[in-house]
Amino acid sequence: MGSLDDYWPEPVVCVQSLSDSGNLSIPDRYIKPQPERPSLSVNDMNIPVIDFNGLVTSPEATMKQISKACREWGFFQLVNHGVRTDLVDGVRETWREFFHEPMEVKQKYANSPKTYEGFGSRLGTEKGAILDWNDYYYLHYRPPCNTKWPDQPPSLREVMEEYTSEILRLGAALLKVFAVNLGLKEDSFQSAFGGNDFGACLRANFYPKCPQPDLTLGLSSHSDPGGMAILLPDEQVCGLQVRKDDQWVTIKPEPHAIIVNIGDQIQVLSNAIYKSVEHRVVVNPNKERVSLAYFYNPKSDMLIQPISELVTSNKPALYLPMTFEEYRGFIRTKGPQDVKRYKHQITFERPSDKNTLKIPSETLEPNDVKWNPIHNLIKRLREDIANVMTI
Ligand SMILES: O=C(O)CCC(=O)C(=O)O
Repeated sequence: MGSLDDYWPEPVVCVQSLSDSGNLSIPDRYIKPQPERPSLSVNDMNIPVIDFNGLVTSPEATMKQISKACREWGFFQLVNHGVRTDLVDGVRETWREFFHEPMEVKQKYANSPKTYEGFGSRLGTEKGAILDWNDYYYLHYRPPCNTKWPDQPPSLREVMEEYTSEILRLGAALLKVFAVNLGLKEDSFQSAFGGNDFGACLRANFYPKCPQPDLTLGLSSHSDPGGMAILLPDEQVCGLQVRKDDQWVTIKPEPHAIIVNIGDQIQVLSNAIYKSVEHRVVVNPNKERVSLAYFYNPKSDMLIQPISELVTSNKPALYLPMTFEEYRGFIRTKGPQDVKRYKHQITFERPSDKNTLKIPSETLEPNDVKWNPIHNLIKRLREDIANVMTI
């Protein structure tokens, strides 16, 4: 696998500064190829909305709703999730303030592709890549580390610490629900994530106003590499779209809702019963947008593979064991577009000898039920790993 670099391949341009320049056209390197450009979503579908308090008032029905959402959508909105509404509003606005700080303040935290931690404006290190219309701040939180907190605005750290403990509480509860819904012991996912050593990191996303939103994307189509994402959307500005069959569905956030989506590692652990679904962000000519994506992840060196109870002779293991670190390294090098680029080469392989990594051979049609970007990603990863290992 390519090593993670200390430096970006080209000078990084802050998207906010492009937006502030008043130019009516965007630079070429933000213009997506025609098939990737956003289309208006003409359907009035929405992802399932689940009242989390229903786990107390009508547990069976609520568990079923969550199970259906994880299997059919890979996405749902939670209302009555127990995180205080003033806290969710406050944390979003605090990050908005950060993104409006002068450039010299933000540049103090400029990130590198090695860890991504800090302020950045590009994902992936491929020279000449088409970029997304997005600035972000990436923050590592767990396992305990020297978190790179911005010192402006001064309240940011305090409000984030409180928000984080609420989100991690919610994440732990959801993992139990996911496990029980699959007939597993309630701590199955948490143990597979490394128990108390699980990982957590945040990407605060800032999508500045864009003069040509029909030509670009705020975030290219991708599935999340980690365990699960717990996303605080911008209730005032829609932008997140989820792929459902052949359509893009624009999420209409409920007031104070938190959006949950299954990531690639839970898809692997559940042997593809739960789906890690492609999503993307479209931008807006008149309004900026802020979102906070918390990623609840396995510990980096945990070997992730389908949980044994979910592997049967009728449904053999669909994935080879791989550590989360190996998997994430690939995404960090290639950027989110890569998932999409390789989607027509889908591999489906079973583990044979755990010390053997095989070059994938089988290709499925894109409309096969097993079609999913994660299969491509694993194929590409295996090819990269095969280059550096004796197989
Ligand atoms: O901004 C959003 O609504 C989605 C963000 C997202 O998908 C991500 O940060 O991975």
